[in-house]
This record gives sequence, structure tokens and C-alpha cells, in this order.
Amino acid sequence: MKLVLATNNKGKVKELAEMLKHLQMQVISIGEYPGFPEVEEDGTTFMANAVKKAAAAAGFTGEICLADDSGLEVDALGGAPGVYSARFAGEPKDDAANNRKLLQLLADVPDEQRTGRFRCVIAVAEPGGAVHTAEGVCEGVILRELKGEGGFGYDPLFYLPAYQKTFAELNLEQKNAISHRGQALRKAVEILNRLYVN
Ligand code: ITT
Repeated sequence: MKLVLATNNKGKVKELAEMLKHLQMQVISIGEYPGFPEVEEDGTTFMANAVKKAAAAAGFTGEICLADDSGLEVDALGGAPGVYSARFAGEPKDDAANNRKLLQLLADVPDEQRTGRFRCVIAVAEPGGAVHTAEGVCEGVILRELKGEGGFGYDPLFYLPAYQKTFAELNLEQKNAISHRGQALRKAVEILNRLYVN
């Protein structure tokens, strides 16, 4: 049985594929299906966008599809960039520009108010139309400068006080063990196991 990862984000694919490598399903990328049109992410919640992406992919491929909608919620910015995380600094998507914009906006925010969280909703859509969702949240602090080389997106600015490291200073397994995506995916795998393995 196939599981199609409906994302164009290479950072997500790397993390998801690592965590799914023991799943009893053949994990493939939506890139294997030429002509899948870009899904407009016009929802106001991670949930709405994840469901839209997964359902569109399942409709197109006829396979079980998994989509991830995620982002960073910064308290001092009223929850921004939130669902707009990928394009915070505008088109085209640019992680470095997003990080620069975040640092600028938080320049005058004191350390104790630089709190935020990554949130991830994973949607699993079945070809028949049913969609299942799972959410994960990871709390942290936004640094004043980039730290670490790993990960993607806002990882070098996202500091975990309990580990005294940013996400970008963790390896893939360490990040997956605690991240918003890891938490959501483990719940999604439970759903897949219930639906298809038993
Ligand atoms: P797809 O829609 O194709 O999956 P995308 O990058 O557009 O790719 P989203 O709309 O869900 O996906 O935006 C997610 C953005 O949130 C991502 O581009 C990063 O800027 C940020 N983000 C999400 N998870 C992250 C993580 O684990 N580490 C760093 N940044 C993350």
C-alpha cells in the first residue's frame, strides 16, 4: 500500500521520511505524480490548509495522501507569522528573508517576551474522501541571532530552553523526537495503523 507525501518542502520531506521509514507502507513523494497543481493555501488555520492539501492530493493520485501544514506562532507578534510562515517576507518563499524579517520585528522585544511555538497539523486523506487529522505543538524562544546549521526554515532562531539548543543544533532524530511535526506524525501513524494495518 502506498502513502503519498503531499508536500514540496524538502525539509519536511526529510523529517517525515525518516520517521516513516519503518511504516508498512511504501512512502512516495507527490513529485512522482507530474501535473499535480499547486494547492492555494487560503485557509486561516493550519487544520484547514492541511486538510485541503491532503484531500487535493488524494483526489489527484487516488492514493492515501499525507499533508503537513505548519508554522511559527510568536506571542509578541500576536501569533504571526502563523499560517503565513512560509511566505512571511513575501514571494518567493525564502527562509533566510523570513528569518531576517522576524529578527527585525522582534529587535526591541525583551528576552522574557520572545516566546512562541511551532504548530503542525498533519492530515491523512483517503481516496474515498475521508480525512483524518493530528496536531503537534512545540514551545520555545526566539533568539536574537541564528544558531546552528541543521533543519530548515526558522530552526536556527528557535531555541529550546530545556535542551539549551536551537532546533538547528539538533540532529534529525533529536528534532523529530520533540518537534511539533514529530508529535503530529506519531499520532497520524497511529491513525494509519488503525485504518490499514489491522
Ligand atoms: P508545503 O505546503 O508544500 O508542505 P510549505 O513550506 O509551503 O510547503 P507550509 O505552508 O506549511 O508549507 O509552511 C510551513 C512554514 O513554516 C515553513 O516554510 C517554515 O517557514 C515554517 N516551519 C514549519 N515547520 C518548521 C520547522 O520544523 N522548522 C522550521 N520552520 C518550520
